[in-house]
Amino acid sequence: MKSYVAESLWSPQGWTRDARIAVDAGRVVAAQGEAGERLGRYVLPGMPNLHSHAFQRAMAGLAEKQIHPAVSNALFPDREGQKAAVRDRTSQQSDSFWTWRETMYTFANRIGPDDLRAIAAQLYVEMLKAGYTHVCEFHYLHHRPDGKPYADPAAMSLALVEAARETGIGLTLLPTLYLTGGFDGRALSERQRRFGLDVDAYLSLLQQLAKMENAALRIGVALHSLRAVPERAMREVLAAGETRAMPIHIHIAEQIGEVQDCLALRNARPVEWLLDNLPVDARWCLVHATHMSAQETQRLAQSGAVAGLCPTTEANLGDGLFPLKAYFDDSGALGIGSDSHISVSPVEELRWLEYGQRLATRHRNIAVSAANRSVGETLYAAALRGGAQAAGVAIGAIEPGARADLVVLDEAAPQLAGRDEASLVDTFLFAGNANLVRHVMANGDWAVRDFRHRDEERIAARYRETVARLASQVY
Ligand code: NGQ
Ligand code: ZN
Repeated sequence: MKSYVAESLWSPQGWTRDARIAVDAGRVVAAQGEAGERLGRYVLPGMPNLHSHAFQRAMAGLAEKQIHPAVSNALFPDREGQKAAVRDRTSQQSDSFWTWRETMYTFANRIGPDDLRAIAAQLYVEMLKAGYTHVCEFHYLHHRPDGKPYADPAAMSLALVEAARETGIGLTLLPTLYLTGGFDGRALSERQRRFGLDVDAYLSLLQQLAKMENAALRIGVALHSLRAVPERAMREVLAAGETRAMPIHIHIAEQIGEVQDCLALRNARPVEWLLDNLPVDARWCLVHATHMSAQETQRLAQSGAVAGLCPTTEANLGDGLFPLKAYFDDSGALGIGSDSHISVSPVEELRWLEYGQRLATRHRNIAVSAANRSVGETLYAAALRGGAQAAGVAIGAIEPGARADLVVLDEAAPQLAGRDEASLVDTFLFAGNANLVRHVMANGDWAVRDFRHRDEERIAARYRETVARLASQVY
């Protein structure tokens, strides 16, 4: 057992002075005996990242040039995306989520298991250094690009497991069921072939991975979207014994085009359809619950499910704004994810979650509650709780029984001059751009000390070599 002392330990209930933190076998335990090593002035729980497609980290920044509409027609044979883009009038003349997706598919099809491991490890180092101590991987690159399984059908999943293990970040791996290319049940396009698994293959992948579960690895279910998984397959997976206690994630209502498709083919909006037809409860995480009516917003809040919000990716992809205020007023659960990894920082996700609302409403200090008038504390607390719930792991709090995941902020940073406990979390989230995360413990081990990950040089070197090769093949 190791014993630590935090001069000030933050929890959603407030600050504790001279808090003792005892860690044994990766968990926080009741403190006894001698006070231990002093950790620093400000200690917070590590943040769960509830939505990641790790491979997309390597293409961040490569889809920020306009594609001429004439070129995009020739370049993008996937008509589903084109049609949806045209229906969504805001993107008729220009790039959209759907054109980004084609670029992403080109990139995705170059990536093999070793590449994925190299990219994910670099990403996880960056996450840890930014204060994320756990990540939920929504993983759908299952097969070889031509759609044939690898010798071990779990090869790509295992690449993610290895990357998490070598960096020390906690992982909820969500192998993703992906069957169809649209709401009408069409077959996968050529570029989507490697995503496809039938229900039996999917369940055996889950079974194989579930045997590996440990304190740092949880397995859960992901249904890619209503577009990609027919209702019957959803029901089969949810009825299978092996999924019964697992977290369940789904992409739900990110784009107007998919809301329109869902209305046209199912006579209901996506969140409405899901709530009407499946037993949505606290095990569920609805990623990009962006486009909801007032009624859907209220019903989702009441369901106990987590809204998985990815503000920097949602901004980057031109998705739209989540109805934060109404959802908060109904005590809805939420968490944050870095999704496409255009940004890897809980500070930036939470900041933009609030800023989107300020820009749209022309008011300030939106994410507050009667119990807490600090935006920073309200958002940090909400994302800890919702992120832990979506991950299906005892994280997000520094208390006996929880996994020992924590961050120590740099109390000497000029940004924190003249600040104290009352203004600390607001300053952390809203002031400046220097990273204040100095030390990071994940699963009881120090992954980051003095701003450096214990293995960052080796992991970055491997990443550079990998991405130089991949990017030169694509662009
Ligand atoms: C994904 N990403 O699965 O990587 C998706 C794009 C899709 C986001 N939705 C593909 N941000 O939704 O079909
Ligand atoms: Zn996603």
